[in-house]
Amino acid sequence: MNTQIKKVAAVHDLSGYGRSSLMAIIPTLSAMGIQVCPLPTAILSNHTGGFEHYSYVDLTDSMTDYIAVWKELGLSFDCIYSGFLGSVGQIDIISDFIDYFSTADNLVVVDPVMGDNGQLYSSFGEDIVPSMRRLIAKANIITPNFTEAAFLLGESCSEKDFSDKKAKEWLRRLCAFGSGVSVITSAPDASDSGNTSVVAYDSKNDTFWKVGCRYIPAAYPGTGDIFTSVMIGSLLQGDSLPVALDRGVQFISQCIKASYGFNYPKRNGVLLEKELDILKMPVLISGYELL
Ligand code: PXL
Repeated sequence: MNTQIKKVAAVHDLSGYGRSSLMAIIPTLSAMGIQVCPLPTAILSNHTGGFEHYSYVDLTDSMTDYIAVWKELGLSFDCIYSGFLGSVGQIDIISDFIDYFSTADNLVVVDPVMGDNGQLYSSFGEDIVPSMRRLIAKANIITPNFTEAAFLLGESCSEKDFSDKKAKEWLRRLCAFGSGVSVITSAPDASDSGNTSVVAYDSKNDTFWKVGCRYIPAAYPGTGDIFTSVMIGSLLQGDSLPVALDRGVQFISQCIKASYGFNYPKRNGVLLEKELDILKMPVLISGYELL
């Protein structure tokens, strides 16, 4: 039965407040005409970025039964997209999930969600890093932010000297873990301190891409999840990698601009609901460059 609607298995936590993870991914991909099938890794009252307290239920023990029923149902997916893990013990379950459900034609995207602004999120210890290195080896595309890329590579997070040359070196080394494409989000720009970029490397074609984003200086949790969702939606709609990166950057920049003028705590996330309709529009001018 081909219903023409593409399906994404989304392996992330559900945080009840703050517009991150599944609560950002489901509306974004749905607005792009894609069905999200969540495989929840944990349930939190709210995300951990900027909130002092949160309740936390780790779903590691229920995932195997959940996946067994999906296998019984004979489900298949156009994309497997994993992100925030409920525990390090989930790596093996998710690895097996990818082995079973990945095919020659579908897309495996691993966002190695571990931290931001130079630090790991409070729910993780350092042991998440080697486990995440194993998981990214299974992906076609990985999308760490600058902090996560540094942890994966065992590099320090100094932003001052992140030149284009260094970006290329990091992207190549990230692909050496095993993914065909590596993307670094929120990459600082050594030549322009107000600017950040999304940089990417397609190892099959030996091509580097860069999409500059003149962010208003405001870090809202969940923007990485929204960026990667738009990138995936765009690829599933048939766009090329640089256009998909470009659509992700344009959308997230617009979400930040729509939110920044209202003076509310950043931890509440961007005003996603106001902007979702933009995802129905075609990209008029692409702003990507070769790196
Ligand atoms: O957006 C990344 C993310 C996902 N899940 C949880 C988080 C965060 C970032 O803070 O806390 C629970």
